Amino acid sequence: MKKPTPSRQRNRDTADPAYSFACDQFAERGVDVEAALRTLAGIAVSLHCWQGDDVGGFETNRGPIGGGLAVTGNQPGRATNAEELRADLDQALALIPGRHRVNLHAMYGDFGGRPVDRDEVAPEHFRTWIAWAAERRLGLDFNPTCFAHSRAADGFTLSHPDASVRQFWITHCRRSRAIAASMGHALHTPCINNLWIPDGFKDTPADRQGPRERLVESLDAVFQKRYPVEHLRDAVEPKLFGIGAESCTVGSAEFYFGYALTRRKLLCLDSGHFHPTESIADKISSVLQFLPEILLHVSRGVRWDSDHVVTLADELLAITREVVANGLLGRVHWGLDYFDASINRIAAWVIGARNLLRALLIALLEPPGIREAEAFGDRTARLALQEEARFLPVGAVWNEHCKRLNVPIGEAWLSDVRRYEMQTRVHRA
Ligand code: RNT
Ligand code: ZN
Repeated sequence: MKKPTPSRQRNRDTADPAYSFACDQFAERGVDVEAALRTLAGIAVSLHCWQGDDVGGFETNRGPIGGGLAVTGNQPGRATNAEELRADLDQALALIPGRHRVNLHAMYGDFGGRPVDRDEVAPEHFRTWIAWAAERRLGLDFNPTCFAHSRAADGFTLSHPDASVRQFWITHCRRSRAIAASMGHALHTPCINNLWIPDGFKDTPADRQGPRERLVESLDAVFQKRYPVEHLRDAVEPKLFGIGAESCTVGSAEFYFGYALTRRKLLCLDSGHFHPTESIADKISSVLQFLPEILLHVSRGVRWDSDHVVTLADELLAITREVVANGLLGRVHWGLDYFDASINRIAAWVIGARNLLRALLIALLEPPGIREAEAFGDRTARLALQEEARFLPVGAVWNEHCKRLNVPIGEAWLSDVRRYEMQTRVHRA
């Protein structure tokens, strides 16, 4: 009888020589590449639907985006309805190794061309999304949409001085949680419902306290109803400033950290929501001393919260490294958050998602000698090994990962995007 080949050996045999060489290089430094690839294959990234249509949504009375958000660029090919957006997501997901999630906003319901106001959204408007996700075994995440609406036109929602405006947004956020819980229930994976509001002041407010008191009260009303944690997890997202809200943002970092801590919510850290010299990488091990889980909005600010496509730069490497090196993968949820209409929108998803996964892989392949050097108080070796590690042959490992998970290797994915662009061009503006 033939002896079964151990899986590790079998993988090594079928691998290309560059991968075998890489495995040896990493093994010499105490890194198990196969274990890293297994971990990487299990990490889900939540793809933000709003990159596909410039944060537009499918409401009949689509208003200007507002809320201090800005999308620049005018590439043709924007998805104009749910079918187009799902087809675009399918195309992007086919080029990203692994099984991932899709992050929806309330304004992306399948409203069938009928006017459905924000205080009327319900699970039925997301039935087609849930069926689509179930068929592909994707998880869904969700967000109430508290901008691009006449009732948010003056820049305030849950902290608005007018109680009837607050009530409108409370209802919307409650309904969003019900939708999110229905998604988590149907798809057997908790849906993260992330609450971000634009509320803030362009000029120096006379009263910073009142709006914050009102926001606490509104949030408590929003979160009153309990849902099973297997269906729904609530997250809150702070921000430093937005366009038109430069002087004071009601939902600041301190505000939401306190809120998340006292109400046991997830805190959402967005890379673009702090002072430009601050990095969310350094905040992860701080906030996770006190909170069980966090959500990350991986983005890239250029000089300000500009929401550029995520590149494989130091900031991203620092974020993934912090999570992996501290064994925090089980407590961190990964989401992307940027919007760029100056390049192909599908390519924007693919570039950002592949970069996030590549950064995670680099973190998973970190030689343990770096940490050991620090433990021995050898700062010289720590720096030397950190810098040498940058040039270890991670590219061959990434290619092997793409090959095993059946997605194009290297820039080959770009021709798939181009082909898709040509096919859809005739139907789209
Ligand atoms: C805005 C926040 C928020 C939005 C999305 C569209 O500054 O980052 O997460 O980008 O909800
Ligand atoms: Zn965000």
